[in-house]
Amino acid sequence: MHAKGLSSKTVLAELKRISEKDRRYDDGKILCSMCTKPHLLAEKAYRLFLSSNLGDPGLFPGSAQLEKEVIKELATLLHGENCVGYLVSGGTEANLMALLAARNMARASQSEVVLPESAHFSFTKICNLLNLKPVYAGLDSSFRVDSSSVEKCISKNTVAIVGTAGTAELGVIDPIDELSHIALEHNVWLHVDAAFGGLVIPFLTNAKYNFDFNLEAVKSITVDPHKMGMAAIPAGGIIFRDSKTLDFIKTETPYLTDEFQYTFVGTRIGASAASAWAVFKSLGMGGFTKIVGNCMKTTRLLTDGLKNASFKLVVEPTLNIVAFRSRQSTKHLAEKLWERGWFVSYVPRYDCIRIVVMPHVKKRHALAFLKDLIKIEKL
Ligand code: 0PR
Repeated sequence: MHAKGLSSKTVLAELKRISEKDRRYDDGKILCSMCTKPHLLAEKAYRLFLSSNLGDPGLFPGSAQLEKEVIKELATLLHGENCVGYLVSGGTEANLMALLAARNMARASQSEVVLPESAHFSFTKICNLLNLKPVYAGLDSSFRVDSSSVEKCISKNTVAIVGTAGTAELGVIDPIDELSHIALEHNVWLHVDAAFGGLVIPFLTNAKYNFDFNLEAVKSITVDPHKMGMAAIPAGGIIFRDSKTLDFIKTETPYLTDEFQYTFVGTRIGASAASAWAVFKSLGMGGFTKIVGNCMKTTRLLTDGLKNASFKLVVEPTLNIVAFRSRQSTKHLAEKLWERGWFVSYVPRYDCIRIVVMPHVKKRHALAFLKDLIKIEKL
C-alpha cells in the first residue's frame, strides 16, 4: 500500500487501463459464458443498493423485501407459489444448500446422491464438502439422464436424486417427470438444477417441458438470475417447496438482527436482489419471452450455418446452447478460434466446441463467427 493515498483521478485512470484487459460482452465474441452484460436497469439498481447486506436484514429491511419479492417471482414462474428460498452467490451455493437440506433431512449413515453423468461440476465440490458419495447415472442417446439407470443407482443410502434442466455443456433437459416418479416411489428428495434453464424454459414459445414444482417430487430448484436473468453477479437462487425444510439448513446467528441464517454465505450483497428485482419488473414475461426468442433465433441461425458448412452437431439444441465438432481436430479448432478472438469452450467429454447464445450474442455476431469459422478451419 502507498504511504500516502493516490488521487481519485489516478486511481480511476489506473483501473480504467486495467479494465481494458478484460473482454467485453458487447463485442459479441464471448461465446463461452453463461453470464452476460447486465440489463441497464440492473446496473443502476445495483449501484443504489451497493452497501446493503442481506446477512443482517434487520438493518436493511428494504433489501430484504426485494429478496423476498425476487424469490416469489422465481417461485411463481416455476409453479411453486408457496415456496421459500434465498438469493445466494450462484448455482454452486444453491445446489449446495439443496443437498445440505436433503442430506440432513434423510440422516442416512453413509449418504449417497444420484447424479446424471452430465451434472455440473459444482456437485463434485458439494459431494466433497458434504461427504456425500456421488453415484453416477448414465445418459441416453440424446444425452439426457437415463431414468432406468437412475433407478438402478438408488440404494438405502440415497438422500437425493438430481436432474438438470439445461445442462451446462449441451443445454439438454433431463426427463424430470420420469425422475419425479422414481423419487416418489423411493421416497427421496428430487433436486432440479435449473441454474441456466430456469430462466429460459418458461419463455420458450414452441416447446413445453415439465421440469418444475408442478411435479410432486421436486423439492428444490436452483435458478440463477445472474445467468439468463440478466442480473448483476452474484445472483444465484435456491427455491424450496416446503418452508419446513429450512429447519435442516438453519444456523443460529446469536447477535445479529435475525435469529437464523439459511445460506452458506454470511454477508450477502443486497445489490444483487435489487438488480434482479429491477430486471424482472422492467422486462416482465413479455420482455423475457422476446429476449429468449431472439436467443433461440440466433441459435437456429448458427446451427443452420454450421450444418451448411458440414460441421456436425453433437445434438440438436433444446435451449440456446450449440455444440458441434470439426471434421479435423475440434480441440485444435477451438484453440485457433481463441487465437483469433472468438472465445468458445472446448468440452472434452463430448469432444466438441460449445457456444452459449446469450443475449449479448446478436445475429450479426453469429454471422461474423460463421464466416470466420469456415475460413479458420481451412487454415
Ligand atoms: N449448474 C449449472 C447447470 C450451471 O450451468 C452452472 C454454471 C452451475 C450450476 C454453477 O453456477 P455458478 O457458476 O453460478 O456457481 N454454469 C456455467 C458454466 O460452468 C458458469 C459459467 C458462467 C462459466 C460464465 C463461465 C462463464 O464465463 O459454464
